[in-house]
Amino acid sequence: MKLCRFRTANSRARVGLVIEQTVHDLSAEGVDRLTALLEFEGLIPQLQNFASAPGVPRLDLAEVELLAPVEHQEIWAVGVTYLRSKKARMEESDFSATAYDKVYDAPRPELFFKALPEKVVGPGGTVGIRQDAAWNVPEPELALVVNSRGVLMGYTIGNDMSSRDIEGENLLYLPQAKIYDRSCALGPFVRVNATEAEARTWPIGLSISRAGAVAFRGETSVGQIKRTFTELIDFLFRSQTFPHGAILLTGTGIVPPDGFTLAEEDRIEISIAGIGTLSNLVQRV
Ligand code: DO4
Ligand code: MG
Repeated sequence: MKLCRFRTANSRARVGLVIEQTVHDLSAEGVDRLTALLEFEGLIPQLQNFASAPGVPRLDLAEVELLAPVEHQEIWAVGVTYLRSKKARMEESDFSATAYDKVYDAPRPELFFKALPEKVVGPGGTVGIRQDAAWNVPEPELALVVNSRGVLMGYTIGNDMSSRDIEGENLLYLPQAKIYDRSCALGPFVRVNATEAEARTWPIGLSISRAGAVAFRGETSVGQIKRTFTELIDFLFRSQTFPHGAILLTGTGIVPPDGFTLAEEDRIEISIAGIGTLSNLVQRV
């Protein structure tokens, strides 16, 4: 079962329940905000009721514009949760290598702020690479959708766009490597009825095409994430409240080879079995 934010021509943003190729428009049932829906205690039975309610308009998925599945949630990210990410970062950095090594094994994970909701790029939108960075990569990540009580309500796909040369020069430059215009994409759906055990079986695929040819392709699995989702959410919510909930990217396990950098007009496609495919074009910002 999946949720989306969408609009049709000249309409406001609405919330939909996606079943196969059909979007059930939940505004007919008085549901206008994803945030409110994610606070429901019995979300799945409620969605089942909506799916069979006669008054709910059904739209063809191909005919709606999908929006990023975020309203007022802050977007945070975890780093160095996959062995692949730790190794790549130790190699790219001269003097911060031990920091990555230590955080991979430490009880406390690396958590960092990634984006404000209004800055997030949705499905089909354009993600950015910095003017002052020469080595840019996408980071395809499972994103946890968490409500205000810290309950994991669903999963979406996140792209934690990163400038590797800036991060590699000095770890204190991490916010500049990670936070800039169009540096975070989310979507296309929020998958709601999957346990952590099920999500851990999902492969994650990344494909980057340039001028019609594949420039890079890679794959990993959610199961390679070192820490549990409960542990990650627990650390995020320590001494911090999220009145609208939060979205937490869980780290990357796919790193293109060192000679690879993104170029304008590249197409990035991130697929996570169980959710869908997030597709974005690249532009310098
Ligand atoms: O330590 C820096 C960021 C790590 C990261 O974004 C990742 O592992 O995905
Ligand atoms: Mg990342």
